[in-house]
Amino acid sequence: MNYLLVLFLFGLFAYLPITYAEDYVVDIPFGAYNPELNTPAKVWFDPPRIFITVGDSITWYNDDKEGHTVTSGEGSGRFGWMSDNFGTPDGYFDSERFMPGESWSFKFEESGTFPYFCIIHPWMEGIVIVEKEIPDFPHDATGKKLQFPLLMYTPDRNIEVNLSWDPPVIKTHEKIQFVYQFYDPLTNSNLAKMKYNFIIFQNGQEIFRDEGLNQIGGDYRNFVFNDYGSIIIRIEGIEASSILAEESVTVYGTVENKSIRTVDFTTVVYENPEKTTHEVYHVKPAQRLELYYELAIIFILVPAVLFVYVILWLKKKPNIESTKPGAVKI
Ligand SMILES: [Cu+2]
Repeated sequence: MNYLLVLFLFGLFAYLPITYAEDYVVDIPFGAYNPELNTPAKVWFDPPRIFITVGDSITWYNDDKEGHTVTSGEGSGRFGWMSDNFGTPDGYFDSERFMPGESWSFKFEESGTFPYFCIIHPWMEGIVIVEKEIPDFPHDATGKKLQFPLLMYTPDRNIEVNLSWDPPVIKTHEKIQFVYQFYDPLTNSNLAKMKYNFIIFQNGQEIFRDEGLNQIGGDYRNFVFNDYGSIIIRIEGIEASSILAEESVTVYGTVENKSIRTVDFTTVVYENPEKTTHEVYHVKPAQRLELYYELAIIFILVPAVLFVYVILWLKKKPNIESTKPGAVKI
């Protein structure tokens, strides 16, 4: 009985995404009141730019010698206030004035980029970037939890496609490996020698297309996403030499498949909170498994041929020497 209870609890915890709301601190340093270049404050708000997640809070501490506000909106910039720009509040949050030694907190319930400033000293500018909460489990584009490997049949139910990816939660600027395999659902055997297209769509646009020629039943693609948003992983026009489409027709003497075997998988790419500096990442087209096989052939075949050649050459060498006219051995 206890055993079952433990199992039940374990299962329950495995399905509950456990998240922790955090409280961050932003300091208003001594000298923030002073817009001059020789002010002791290196920044107006420390850190001036902070990345948090939806549900997190920030507490601003006033360590300066004057009262300040934390007010959402655009500040004036360092010198804007000289030309009568005193900043523009946008009404999302406003601490009102809090004095040296005091603090003010705000909880961020929505994602987005929120610039803020001090109404009294509009050169004092900061920014809060609130990231969406990233779940710790893979899910499809509708939010339904996924279990790897994902399984899907082609519309004619002649081919089963398995797909998984690693890491299971996809974030931008991180290498993702998509691994897939083809099966014959009748025999449950791995299908090889196939043709298909591997396509990725993101936010309604095709962002990657690669022709697949699968020799060994499975393959993989590596991909780095630059943008966040929902994606479709499509394996299109699957052709297997061992399984012909039921409705094949002869057009100009060649057999063409009438029904295009295509499967779609969906999921979501999250913005990577650790890499939001917009570094330049290159999308690397995938290496194929079969390439390894080709390389293996080169690595085995080339040395083997060289080895045989050297053996033959060594065997031949004494013959050449012995038949050399005038060659005398002492
Ligand atoms: Cu201020």
